[in-house]
Amino acid sequence: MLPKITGIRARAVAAPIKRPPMSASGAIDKAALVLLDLRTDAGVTGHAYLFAFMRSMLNPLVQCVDAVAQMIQGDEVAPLALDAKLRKRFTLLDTKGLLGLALSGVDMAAWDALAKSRELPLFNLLGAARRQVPAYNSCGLWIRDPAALADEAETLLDDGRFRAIKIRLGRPDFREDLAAVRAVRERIGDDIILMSDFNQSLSVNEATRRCRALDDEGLYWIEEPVRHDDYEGCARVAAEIGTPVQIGENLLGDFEMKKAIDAGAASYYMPDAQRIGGVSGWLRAAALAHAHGLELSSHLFPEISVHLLAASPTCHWLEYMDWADAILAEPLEIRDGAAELPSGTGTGIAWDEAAVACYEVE
Ligand code: SMN
Ligand code: MG
Repeated sequence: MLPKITGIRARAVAAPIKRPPMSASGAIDKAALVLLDLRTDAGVTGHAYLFAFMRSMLNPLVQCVDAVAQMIQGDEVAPLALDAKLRKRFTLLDTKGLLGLALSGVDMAAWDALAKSRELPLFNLLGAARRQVPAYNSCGLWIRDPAALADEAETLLDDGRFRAIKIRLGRPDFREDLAAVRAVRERIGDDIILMSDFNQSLSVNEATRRCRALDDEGLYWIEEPVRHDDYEGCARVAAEIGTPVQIGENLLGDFEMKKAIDAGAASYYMPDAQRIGGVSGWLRAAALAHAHGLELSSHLFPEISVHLLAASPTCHWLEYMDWADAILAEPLEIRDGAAELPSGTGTGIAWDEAAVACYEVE
């Protein structure tokens, strides 16, 4: 017998971020999060959070979650069935944008509730065993001057938990990008893995020029060199350079991922749990990556992504971000370059209610 959904509560918070991002696509000063509680008649509550990117998007996102919640009130906590029902009902409207985020959030909360009702950690419910999930520290190295970046790189590595970090690129003048990469590399030495991310800031021609010039800099991957939905353009860049291209944080579901793979857009993929379709969408994406022999990493949402990567045949890297730490009772732990799979039931996501009260916005 599966538990039934008795209601879903969505709350908006604007939580502080330790090192606020400044990427080639813009700045973010606070973590605008929507917190979901999916209540069941079995006494367990599923938790998940969504990232609204902007404070002004919090209310519309909460309303999307409320609208979705009404459609599954009283339904069994069977996430794949809920996903199929909701996507079918929304066929005429489309499920991209905020509605897609809401569907992903409800899916994640439903899987959390299901795992809790079965008294298993999510990765065990998905059939995975405890394993190492390599993690890189993505909490910094935004667009700043090279000297400050070199100092920050050292700070990101100084407690010895991480052996990999990611630098953001896409400054107006490429020489500044190159100077930033070299300053960081010089400070961290050759044994630390350095990923990089252009945040979609370049044209195909400019990306090809810059990425070729970066080929000798020892970058582990180059992320989103061009507009996220230009799969053919990205494939042209990837074909011209030696460094692997990484994309995926903006893939809105497994059908988009299939198109990107068919176009040969990248070597590596890093779906984002709230865009790919929650746990259900991730499982489909992981199957695609497996069938095509493509390494799979994650984007944001490290608390749930660690479970998803553990259950992914081509598990590669967890992107560690601390943006939800301010409101989490038990933030994800990293040890020896890898994320710790939680031993409690569900995802391990639980709210620090005092902090939520502090950062909640109307
Ligand atoms: C990123 C993600 C979210 C906000 C800003 C930048 C970045 C990443 O693309 O991959 O971490
Ligand atoms: Mg990125």
